[in-house]
Amino acid sequence: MTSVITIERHIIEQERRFPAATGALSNILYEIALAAKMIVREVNKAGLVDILGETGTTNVHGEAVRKLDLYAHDVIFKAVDHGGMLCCIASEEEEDVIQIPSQFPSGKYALLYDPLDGSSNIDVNVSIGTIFSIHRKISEQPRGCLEDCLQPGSRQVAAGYVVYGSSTMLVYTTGAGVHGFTLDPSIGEFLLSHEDIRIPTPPQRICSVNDGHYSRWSPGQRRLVDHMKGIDGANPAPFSSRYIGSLVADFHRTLLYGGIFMYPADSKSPQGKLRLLYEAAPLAFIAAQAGGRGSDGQQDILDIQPTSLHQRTPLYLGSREFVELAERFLAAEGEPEAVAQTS
Ligand code: P6P
Repeated sequence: MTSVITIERHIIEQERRFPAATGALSNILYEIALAAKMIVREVNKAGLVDILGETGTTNVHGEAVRKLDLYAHDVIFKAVDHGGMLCCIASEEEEDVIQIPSQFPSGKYALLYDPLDGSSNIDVNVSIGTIFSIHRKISEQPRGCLEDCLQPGSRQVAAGYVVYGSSTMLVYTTGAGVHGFTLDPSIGEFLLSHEDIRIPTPPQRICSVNDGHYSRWSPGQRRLVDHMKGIDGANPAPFSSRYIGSLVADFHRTLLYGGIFMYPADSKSPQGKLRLLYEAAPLAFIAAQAGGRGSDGQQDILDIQPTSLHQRTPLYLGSREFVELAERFLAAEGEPEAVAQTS
């Protein structure tokens, strides 16, 4: 019988590679895995109970909040708030940094998360996801603060996501490769199914972008997508187009097949739509650990120094050669041919 490696065992074995590890980071990852099992139970029956539809409230960004959003936010918070691992928490659903309740000890890590990304897809049974990012506490404050959250992605100690799809997968990195676990509902365990994920080379030529926004794009962005689609006549192998409209699902496919996911800046959203701290940075960390790259179109996502908790960023994620191609098109003022030969 092949050895069954649960996520708990894998986390312990990863921790043993760091002699100075105290187990706090491992505990956070355990708790997130537990929270994911509780969330998937509700996601999988969302069509059956009155947990669909909107709460009638909006989140800090004025977006209609689905009941599952709030449930996922609460489940994750309650899973991690008492263990003494965290100094503070930030969530897409909360305007400000959330303090650890005073009755619990403060710890040495900050957790930032998007509890249920893509929630607008819940009602139509499209895959959705949870995304998380973990930083070390750096402030002098006793119990953590905004400074502990506003760190560049290069300083993340761990990052991961859960994709609630045809199966439920948890994918994480602590900087020692990217590892994927598939939930076996019959035993309620996440089992190692994708060890040391690497974005394939050569990658599948998949372009993932909402080209319904074409009219709002910059000339460089338009030239890039025209090139990828073969419209400019300079690309001997036009890309396939795949766009689910759910970041975690589009990224997960890009991680396993290769290609590029893009959410560009445009005339309506000059900083793009996606969030730096708890969407772009964790996924860029995972992409980099898998041999790929995350960029805002000019620079590596991991190098951006955040200035606010919910700031947005243009986002290009996936196979390194395609993200670099995008950067060249966005920078180039010349003819597409000048950069097309490398694609
Ligand atoms: P658009 C879902 O609402 C989301 O936040 C991401 O999951 C997804 O990548 C993006 O927005 C889709 O946005 O403008 O293409 O509908």
